Amino acid sequence: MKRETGLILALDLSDGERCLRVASAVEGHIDAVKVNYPLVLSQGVEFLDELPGPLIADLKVADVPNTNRLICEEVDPHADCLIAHAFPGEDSLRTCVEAFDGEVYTVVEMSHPGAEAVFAGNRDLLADIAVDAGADGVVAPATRPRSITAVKERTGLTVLSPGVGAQGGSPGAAVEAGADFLIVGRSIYDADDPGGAAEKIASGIADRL
Ligand code: OMP
Repeated sequence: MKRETGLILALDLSDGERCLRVASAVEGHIDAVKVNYPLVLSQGVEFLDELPGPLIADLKVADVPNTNRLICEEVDPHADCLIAHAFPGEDSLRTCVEAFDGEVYTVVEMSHPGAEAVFAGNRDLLADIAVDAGADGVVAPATRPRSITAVKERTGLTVLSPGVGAQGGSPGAAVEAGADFLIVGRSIYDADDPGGAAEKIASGIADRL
């Protein structure tokens, strides 16, 4: 994924027409579109071919190696990047890296409040799994900028950071902490003017670099 604006649009919507409208409105202000289960389950995986790329399939793949491989083979023709979990272990994540013919990003700490009790004590372990399995990058929370810095320093990998805006994180703090890309959903697609909202966030990122 090439970094131009440092902004990734998260399309957590199940309405395909609305997704296409939002994706078109933010053109030029984003580096990638990320889709999740609501869209894939409502529209089918072939719908991803209609969206502008690069496309990140955020399926949070988290199963035994054989099942991970089958999931990767299904989504591979329709996506450029994949998000998988590190917690099932190095063999499971490595299977994604081998089976998916694109970049694989892995979650080492989630952004919501309940994640802290689960992930904080395991962050280094999950970061090491990301490196050992050959992941291209990691996902770390904008809601806890110090975690971004810790993960960046430990892995040296590209950091994608969700949790700004609707979840309370600050874009500037996340970028200053070391995030390479911000993942933003509701603050863009729920805005009256999604294009204007994306432009504002992208220029805020540029100002901090
Ligand atoms: P908003 O909170 O609406 O900006 O959306 C955030 C997006 O990032 C959603 O698509 C979430 O699924 C995703 N996300 C998180 O919010 N927290 C995480 O820890 C990890 C992700 C993710 O992997 O993308």
